Amino acid sequence: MMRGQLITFEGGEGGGKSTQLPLAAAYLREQGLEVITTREPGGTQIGEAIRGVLLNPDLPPMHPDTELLLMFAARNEHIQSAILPALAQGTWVLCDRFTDATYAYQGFGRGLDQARIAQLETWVQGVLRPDHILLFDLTVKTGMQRAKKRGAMDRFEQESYDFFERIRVGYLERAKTYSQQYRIVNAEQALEHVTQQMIQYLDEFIAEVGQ
Ligand code: Z5A
Repeated sequence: MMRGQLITFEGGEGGGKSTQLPLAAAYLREQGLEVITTREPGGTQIGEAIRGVLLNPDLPPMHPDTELLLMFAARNEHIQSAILPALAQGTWVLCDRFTDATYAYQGFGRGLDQARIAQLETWVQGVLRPDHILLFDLTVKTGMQRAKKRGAMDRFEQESYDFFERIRVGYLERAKTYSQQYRIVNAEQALEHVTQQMIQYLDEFIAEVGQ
């Protein structure tokens, strides 16, 4: 049986990943593929409990290394109990954020050493990497305006403009370095245009597997 594909949805605040991900899943199912959708941090009962700690704005500030380790603890559970079994069955896995978010947020945002993140990535993931990364890119200004409209803000959403600017720069830098995996979606556009661009990329991914 052919292994499924791991497609991750990445980007800063308010880029529309969470809005677009179910549309991507529906489109791929229409093409006859088995698909599951999931998210990080989270995706399992244990991962969701860790997410609760990571996003809780009422807890005292957390050491950046603690934040990093919790992200990878949740990820380990997710990979072992959900992602790898699904991929092995030929199911496509659409994941709202994955390790590129760790490089962007904990690396570029919090200033943690990229090499340390890479060590954890190898330890927890072995050779597993996303087959494709969709980066929903937009200006920090637009993204923050959209996120604010949603009301109550979590621990990350309360960060400064500069924090999110570093994250955007980080993602774009990684998109250049890993241009084989990354596809940039212009998330500044109206919703339906964002969906159209995303679907063009999904068609490319399907075609690649068929080759
Ligand atoms: N995090 C981390 O630090 N390290 C890691 O390793 C991982 C995560 C995995 C939780 O992520 C936090 O964890 C995240 C990074 C950190 N914190 N932040 N910030 P999350 O995925 O649960 O939450 P999020 O990243 O904050 O998602 P988001 O703000 O919800 O963004 P989004 O998914 O890209 O946007 P959305 O919810 O689809 O849309 C936001 C609003 O904009 C909504 O009202 C939409 O209707 C609207 N929208 C969307 N697209 C458009 C367009 N095109 N036009 C107009 N309005 C739009």
